[in-house]
Amino acid sequence: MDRDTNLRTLFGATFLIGIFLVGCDTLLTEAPKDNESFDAPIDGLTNAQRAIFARGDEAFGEVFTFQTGLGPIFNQASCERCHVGDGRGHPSVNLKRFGRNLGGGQFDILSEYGGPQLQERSMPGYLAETIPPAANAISERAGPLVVGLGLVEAIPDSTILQYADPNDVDGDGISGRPNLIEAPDFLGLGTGPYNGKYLGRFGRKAGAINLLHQTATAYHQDIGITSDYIPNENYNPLAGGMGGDPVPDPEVSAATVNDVVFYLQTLREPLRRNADDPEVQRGGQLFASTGCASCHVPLMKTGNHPIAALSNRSVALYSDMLLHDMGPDLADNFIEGEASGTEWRTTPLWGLGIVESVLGGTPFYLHDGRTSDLRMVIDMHKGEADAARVAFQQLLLSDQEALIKFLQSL
Ligand code: HEC
Ligand code: HEC
Ligand SMILES: [Ca+2]
Ligand SMILES: [Ca+2]
Ligand SMILES: [Ca+2]
Repeated sequence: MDRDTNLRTLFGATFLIGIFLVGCDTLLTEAPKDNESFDAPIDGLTNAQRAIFARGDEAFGEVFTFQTGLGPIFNQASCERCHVGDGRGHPSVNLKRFGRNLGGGQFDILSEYGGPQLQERSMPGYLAETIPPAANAISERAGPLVVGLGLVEAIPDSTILQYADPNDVDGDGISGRPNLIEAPDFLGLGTGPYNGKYLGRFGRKAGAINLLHQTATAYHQDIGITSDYIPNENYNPLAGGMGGDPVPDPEVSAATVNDVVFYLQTLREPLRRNADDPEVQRGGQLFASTGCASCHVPLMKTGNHPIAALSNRSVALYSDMLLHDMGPDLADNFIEGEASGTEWRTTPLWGLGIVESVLGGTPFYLHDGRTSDLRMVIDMHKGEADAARVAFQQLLLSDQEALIKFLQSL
């Protein structure tokens, strides 16, 4: 792309997001209520911790430019652009991963073409990436909600692993399994407890071990920002010997990355609305009796944590944090760690009822934000979720409505 096209794309995207935000502002006649927004810190932080939260908040919103290190290749210019209002990304900013599924569990990330992540934008004068013809797996992903994740990180492995049933020993058709991930050196974790690996928790296929893993990688892959953790620029290999951007590496310090991690750790979880409504409560019982709660586990508990506010807390995330085969409709054919081309991590359902409030009025669900309709979401639950889908579809219409009302109260 030439410079002008690049700038047009950049400003085009900025303008688009601008519309969402403005649209949102004009719709709201008063400030959003406490339980209708995402960006508050968790209760119980010290003043010093609130100061780190504020620094991390600012870094999360920082819009990088070519003068401050953006690129040479990148997807978007800030974290916030794909996680609007700490909520989720609009499908217009989805990112794509690609590779070649060779069958039999073998996968080629096509690194010679810049795989697995497509950076479709670049600095002026540099070559952006395109998906090579050799790719037969393209995984399009929308940014998930980023609140409450400190609580998710603080759940002990053993709590999550107790829900795993890889061989479906209990015969309920549901065989959740963990994604086990080798720790990159920059995490300083060394060899992990599970065949040398660690439990993956973050990302649509649970490919990231912790929030530092996710954050340092996001700076590097999504924004083209080097850090003390990942100090070498990400190039398009097809661009040959082209140099980097004009900013010396690392472009952000470990301290900045750590502030963002702290911010993510201490962003408060979504609060429920209408939990006492009798129809919502009936919907909650149906959620359990149709089998949704077998994967969307309503409640877990954190263990001890260096941040006191995260210790020994209930976490109403509505997920088992495990991988499930969801059948053909949702398959992407993309293998990530031990996750197959049909497997996805159970999406936490907290915050589901306020998705639209951060996306300018229209909600977008599923890993690629492909639908705004919760019934469609359930329709596409196949594979291990087939029985739950059928059970939902066999409910009386009024019961289906109660269940959906329950989802919207989360
Ligand atoms: C181009 C859009 C984009 C940008 C920019 C971006 N993200 Fe994301 N983010 C995503 C997508 C898509 C995922 C899901 C990734 C996956 O499935 O592996 C994600 C996942 C996450 C998660 C895990 C959430 C969960 O529930 O597992 C966190 C935390 C996160 N991003 C933080 C950040 C931070 C911090 C930055 C800035 C340094 C950032 N993101 C920049 C799109 C983006
Ligand atoms: C076998 C495990 C399993 C069962 C059972 C299950 N789900 Fe899911 N659910 C998932 C997974 C995995 C995803 C992520 C799929 C994706 O994004 O492609 C998901 C996604 C969702 C989403 C989208 C969330 C979002 O933010 O995009 C909703 C809503 C949902 N499920 C509701 C339900 C309901 C209601 C039921 C019961 C009728 C149910 N699920 C049963 C595993 C399950
Ligand atoms: Ca850079
Ligand atoms: Ca790439
Ligand atoms: Ca640089």
